[in-house]
Amino acid sequence: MELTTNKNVLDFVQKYVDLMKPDKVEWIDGSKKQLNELTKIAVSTGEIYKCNQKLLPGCLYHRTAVNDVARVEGRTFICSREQKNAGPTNNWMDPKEAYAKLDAIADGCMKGRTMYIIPFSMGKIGSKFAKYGIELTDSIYVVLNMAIMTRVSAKVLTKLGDSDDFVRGIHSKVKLEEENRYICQFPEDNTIYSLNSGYGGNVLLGKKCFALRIASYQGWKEGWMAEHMLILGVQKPDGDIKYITAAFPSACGKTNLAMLIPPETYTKKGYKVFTVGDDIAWIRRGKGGMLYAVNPENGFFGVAPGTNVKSNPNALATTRKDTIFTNVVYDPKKKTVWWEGLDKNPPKNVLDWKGNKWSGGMVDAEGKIIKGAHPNSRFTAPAKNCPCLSSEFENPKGVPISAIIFGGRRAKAAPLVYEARDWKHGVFVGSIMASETTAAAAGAVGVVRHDPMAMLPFCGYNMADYFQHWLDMGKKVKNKPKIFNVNWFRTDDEGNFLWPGFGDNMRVLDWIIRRCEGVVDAVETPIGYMPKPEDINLDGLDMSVDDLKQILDCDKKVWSAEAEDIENYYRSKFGDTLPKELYAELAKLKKNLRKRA
Ligand code: SAT
Ligand code: MN
Repeated sequence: MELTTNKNVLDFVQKYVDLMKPDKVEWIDGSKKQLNELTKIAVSTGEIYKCNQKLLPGCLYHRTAVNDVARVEGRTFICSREQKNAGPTNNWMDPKEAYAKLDAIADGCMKGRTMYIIPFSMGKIGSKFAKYGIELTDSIYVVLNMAIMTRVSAKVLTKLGDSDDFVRGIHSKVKLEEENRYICQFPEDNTIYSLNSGYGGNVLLGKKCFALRIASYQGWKEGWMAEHMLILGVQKPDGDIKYITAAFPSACGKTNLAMLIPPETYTKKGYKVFTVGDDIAWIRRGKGGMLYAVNPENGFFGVAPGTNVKSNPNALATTRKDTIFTNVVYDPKKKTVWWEGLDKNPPKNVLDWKGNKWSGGMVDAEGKIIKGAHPNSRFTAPAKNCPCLSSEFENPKGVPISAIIFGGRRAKAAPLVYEARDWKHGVFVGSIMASETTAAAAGAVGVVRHDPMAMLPFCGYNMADYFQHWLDMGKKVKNKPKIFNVNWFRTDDEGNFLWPGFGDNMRVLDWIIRRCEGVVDAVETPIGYMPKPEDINLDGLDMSVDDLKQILDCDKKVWSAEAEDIENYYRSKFGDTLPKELYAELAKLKKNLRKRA
């Protein structure tokens, strides 16, 4: 039964029913009953497996097609009317051409299938931050994931009323053909069109496609920001909570940082960390001349491998019920799941992420270990399961931000932490972010690439305009957050990590908070303010101040080369379109390096 009389919604649905020709159409109201019925159908067709309901109540297991395991950046397009509005970092397709191409692929693609119509909200329904969407899909897996990751409810349609202000999401698996896979965003039409994939980031259209690509464009037009950032709160012993947002590229530990458990030296004193979000922050100006952030999502789509009781006990606890596991190891007898790094006892005689027989310790012809879980295998878990979820998670006004952190995966160059001198310099620091690529996107892993603000794959408009938008926001906000850069991933010459990371990152957050409060000094270096090594609390850590000095350095040679590389990147990618302020910051960096050489 139709859940609305909104003509804009009905016309949109009808247009794609006519094109895709599903046998059946079903409106999703998000009720438990409906989701259970859909689960039953998906289990009966083998699309989904039910996990052991005693050990993992409400949990499900799914494998994607082998050729469909990550976001496909090469096949992701920003279809703005003018090419210059997609900018030099996005693939662009003319919207007319894109609609024609995708319509041809989608013609009749749902014959023999059901089209599900999912009304969903990004952000708390009815709140000022919230934005609504309707996703059409032929995948029950997508329906079930969207019901965890977003707020799926008939209430969305009630709130929407007769309005046209909703994002149109169109998805079909079609035939899962790689050569016909397209993830197209049409920012001026509030539309996303995704064909031939069944993998998370390509098909859960509320996530990267809407909450980042479309929303970043909306934010630019409407004076707010959509960022690839986690949001966390650090409660100090006096009860005051400081909120921090942090941008890292995919699979660089955002979920781990967001759910961090502080080391004993902090818990003893009463410090606590609360999670508001692990991937996306929508940021607006608010009371007291500050920036406020909400997490528009309702769940976590986290990387499974490496998640364990030690690395992230909160994430693991979050996944023990009502969670969907994708592309991990499945034990068909016990109906349990496993992934590399979960524990030291990989199961025997089970199925790997491709559905092949697999046993822990299996090696290939060259003697290399065959992994059971795909490196980008994921859990989709409800936020409300998270033991450290912030009480502010649903606060419609968001949380006030004291600090913004940028961070990448860099074996060399970037120190453990440094602070930008001011907002403008902070925007520069974000714009020069670079990181080694991970398995979260299809392509080579471990190659250093520029990834400004961790938004390279997610900025829905011209990145030069995006930089300008950041600069402009700074001009409008009186009590701006301080901006920092961190790097947990420095290695020695043998490739060993020099910083323990995980919970111990609290020691860096502590310094950051004290800087925000103005209660600790810093050393001025050519790249910004750095901690005095003795100001990082090393209590309980097997690390000396001398060890720490190794990762709190600013090597002039390395940074001079870095400055050259930034100059090349700026000039070759953006040329004259880059805001002048950023060229000025680069000139300042070069001058600082010369001065202190
Ligand atoms: O696949 S997603 O884009 O949803 C996750 C990620 O790559 O960050
Ligand atoms: Mn992400």
